[in-house]
Amino acid sequence: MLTGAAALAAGSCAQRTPVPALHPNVVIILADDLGYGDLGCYGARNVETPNVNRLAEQGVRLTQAYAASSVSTPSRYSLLTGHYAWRRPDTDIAVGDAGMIIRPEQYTIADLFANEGYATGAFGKWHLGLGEKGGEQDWNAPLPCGLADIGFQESYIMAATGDRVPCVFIENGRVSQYDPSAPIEVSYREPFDGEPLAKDHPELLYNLQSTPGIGHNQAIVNGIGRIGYMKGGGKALWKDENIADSITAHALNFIEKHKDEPFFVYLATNDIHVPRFPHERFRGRSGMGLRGDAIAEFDWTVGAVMDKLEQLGLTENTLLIVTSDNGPVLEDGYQDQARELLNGHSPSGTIRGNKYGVYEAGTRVPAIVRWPARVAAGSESEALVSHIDLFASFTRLLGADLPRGMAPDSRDGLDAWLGQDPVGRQYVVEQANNRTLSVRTSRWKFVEPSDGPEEYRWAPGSELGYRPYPQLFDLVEDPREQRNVAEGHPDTVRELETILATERTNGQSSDN
Ligand code: NG6
Ligand code: CA
Repeated sequence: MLTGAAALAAGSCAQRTPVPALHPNVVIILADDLGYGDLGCYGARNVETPNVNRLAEQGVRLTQAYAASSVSTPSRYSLLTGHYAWRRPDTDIAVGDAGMIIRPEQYTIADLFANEGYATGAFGKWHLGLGEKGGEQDWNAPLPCGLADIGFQESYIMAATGDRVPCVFIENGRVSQYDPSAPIEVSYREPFDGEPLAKDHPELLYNLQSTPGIGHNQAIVNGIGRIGYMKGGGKALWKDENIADSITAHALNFIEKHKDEPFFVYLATNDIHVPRFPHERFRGRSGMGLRGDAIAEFDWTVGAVMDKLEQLGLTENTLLIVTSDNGPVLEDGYQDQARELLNGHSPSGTIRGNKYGVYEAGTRVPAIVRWPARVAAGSESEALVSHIDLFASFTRLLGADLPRGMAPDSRDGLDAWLGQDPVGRQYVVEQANNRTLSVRTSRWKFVEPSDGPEEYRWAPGSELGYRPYPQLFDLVEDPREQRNVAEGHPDTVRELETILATERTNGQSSDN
């Protein structure tokens, strides 16, 4: 098979244009906490990911692709708005009853597609708030402010994360399968009378035990402790083992329903976030316990989307991206033996770091792009790309215009995302959980000084990398970020500090 430039030179693009090439369907499958080394095609051991591997064989595998942050809410906010989350104070990891973080007046990536005549749908983990105001939603009625206000015509989502209440799906702005016999109450402030809490009743945690003494010990749903308090829900409560099936089924229905018009799908899986509790049919698939089996379940979702596209004859003109919101973590609040069962597997691959932290694996994520009409099959690219640029890249793809001041941080990187520009960005800005910013160029990675703990108690063994002094790594000589060479390279430190300072100042005029 021809790869890269060879395939393009062979003129494959020119020969196949029966489809409107500038209006492909676009599907983003965004994994949760899937590490740089967690897929077979990125070197994973002990878990097979045949579907994602096949996708890579049919598209481009990017090896230097970045999420905007090493945690979910800011990462997703940035991807969907093209606005760096750190420009706003209210974009850190959201509680389950946060109000809508993306405001209706913001122009989102979904608005872009909708304005271009696409059908737009969001499925899976949301974690960007719902309703007008945090803590005051009435979960028993249609929510007054939701995804329909920011461009998603259809949605079937988890309000926040698997480990946060409310543990129900929200379908087009209201609780799916609502059970009137069990009205829903949610609080992140105080427990409800008569509702047993995980911290007092470990015997009720029949599916997973929380790590003692941390946040996942409040409401109990489906035999699993959660963050936050909740009452009611009845038949609407999800069963963790069915979440992947449920999300995937809704996404596939949407694709089927809109097969005759262009569509944009944002499919954000619950896998492989905690609580990891994959369906029985994936149990034992990885030999790494629940975390590995959740990777197998993620791979199944990807395969199901690929099969659906194929069955509908849509493979050729669908741009399908598989990537992750942030890097990997092992234990993250539940006793699922993620570390003990690794058996030689490295979730971060050959690079350093993890979710939450400043090092590379916090934000450098797997990213595979398949679009047979345009992207060379089986290619690889080292171009520097960031999720922040998907917005402007799609804008160019569609030949659309961005309203003034919208997606202010997004730059057109379409050619790099499609594997046709081998260089990509000059630098990428990365945000850690405590808002420390880093910047990396083709050679250097600079981490600004910050205060913070060595590790979080609930994620033992993960490295945060917060230091009160500047850190500089030469990624060419030292790809694993082992030697801080800041002292020996004051000019480089200054140059990279200036990039961050300029980025910060730029934002002051374009904040939205
Ligand atoms: C942390 C949670 C962690 C996880 C994370 C969000 C505690 C003690 N820890 O606050 O378990 O839920 O938030 O993960 O509550 S993320 O991938 O959605 O960013
Ligand atoms: Ca995440």
